[in-house]
Order: sequence, then C-alpha cells, then structure tokens
Amino acid sequence: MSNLPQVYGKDFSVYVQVVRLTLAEKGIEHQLVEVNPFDSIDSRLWYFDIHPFGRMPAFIHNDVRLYESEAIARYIDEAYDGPILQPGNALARARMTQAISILQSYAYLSWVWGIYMHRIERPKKGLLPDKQKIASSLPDARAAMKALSEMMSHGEFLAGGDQLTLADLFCAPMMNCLDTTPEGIEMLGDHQNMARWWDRMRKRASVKRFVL
Ligand SMILES: N[C@@H](CCC(=O)N[C@@H](CS)C(=O)NCC(=O)O)C(=O)O
Repeated sequence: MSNLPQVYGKDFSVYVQVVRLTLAEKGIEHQLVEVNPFDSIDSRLWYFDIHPFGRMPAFIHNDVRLYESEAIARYIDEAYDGPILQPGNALARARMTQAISILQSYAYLSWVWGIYMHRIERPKKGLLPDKQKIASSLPDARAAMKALSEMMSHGEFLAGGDQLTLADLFCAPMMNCLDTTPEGIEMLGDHQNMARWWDRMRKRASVKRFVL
C-alpha cells in the first residue's frame, strides 16, 4: 500500500493546487484522491468524515488528518524536509500571512468567483456572464492586486523579500484564473511588478505541473 501523502479534491480547485504546489516545492510526491464538492451530496457522504464542511482540500498522511489549505500548507512546510517556505524573521512572516489573508479574504472571491467564473467558466457552459457581478467585484479585485503589488515593491516574491513563500503558492493558482480575463490583463498592465512575478512563477516546475 502506498505511503504517500494524500490530497483530497479535484485538480481544478485553486486551494487543492495550493497544497499540491507546497508539496512539490518541498520535493514530496503525493496521491490525489478525487472527490468533487460540487457533485451531489449523496455521492460523497463518506467525505464528511474527512472534511466536516465537505470542501476541498483535505490532507491525510499516516495518522495525520488536516483540512483548511493554510493549516495544511504550514504543516507540510514545518513537518517535512526540503526548502523552507516561511520566513524566519517575525516581520517577514507576518507579511507572508498578510498576503495569504488578502488572497483568501478578497482575491479569491473577486478574482475567481467574481471575474473568472463569469468571464471564462460560465460562457464555456453556454451561460452569459453576469456583468453586474463582474462590475461589483472590480473594487476588491483591484485593491487586492494593488496591495500585493505594494507589498512586493522591495523584493522578487510576495512577502517582500527574495524568498519564495507560501504567499506565492497561494497567489499563483488565483492569478492563473485572473490572467485569462480582460480585467485581469488590464490589472497586470497597471502593476508591472506583479506581471513580472507571474512570468517568473509560470516558469517554475511546480506551477507548470499543477496549475497551468
Ligand atoms: N478555507 C478553505 C476553502 C476551501 C474551498 O472553499 N474550496 C472550494 C474549492 S476551491 C470548495 O471546496 N468549494 C465547494 C463549495 O463551495 O461547496 C480552505 O482554505 O481550504
């Protein structure tokens, strides 16, 4: 039987991608156990024993069981060997946490659900984008982009330094959604350091394998 860490969810989920990126950057292989929270509840009742809210991702390795992507990512970084993905310095670590919080609280809803879903996913299903929803998402979407751009003004990575951190791994999957939309392309045009950051991130093996 495989002793690899198991990540529960679907490959398209940005939060599943965050956990897979974290494992990949640490140099750890894993098994994806497919479960789709958007399927009918009857087909996935078993999963509520693993994740009480039925969302993705969840993580199991030996007797360790976790859910919530930030908790999982921090655990992976601290419990396994490999490159360190959280700054040791208190201020840099707080800035990393601030960036992750911006991404979870403002960027996820506006970039992914407010803009990307309406510009890209709904039209794929033959549905019209809700232009009202896109318009009402733009203030948070732009504010999140500006805040991250300012935080990165002194470094190559989002926590503001020259070290890849979990903040970059939270941002890459969300940016991958946003940059396929006209609104995202315009925002990246206004924040060239974020555009350069995304160009660099897209070249990483982990991002090519689990996000693009
Ligand atoms: N705070 C959770 C968020 C997880 C989350 O919302 N995942 C989405 C997919 S990216 C999901 O499972 N959605 C299913 C639903 O909304 O029912 C985490 O960080 O793990």
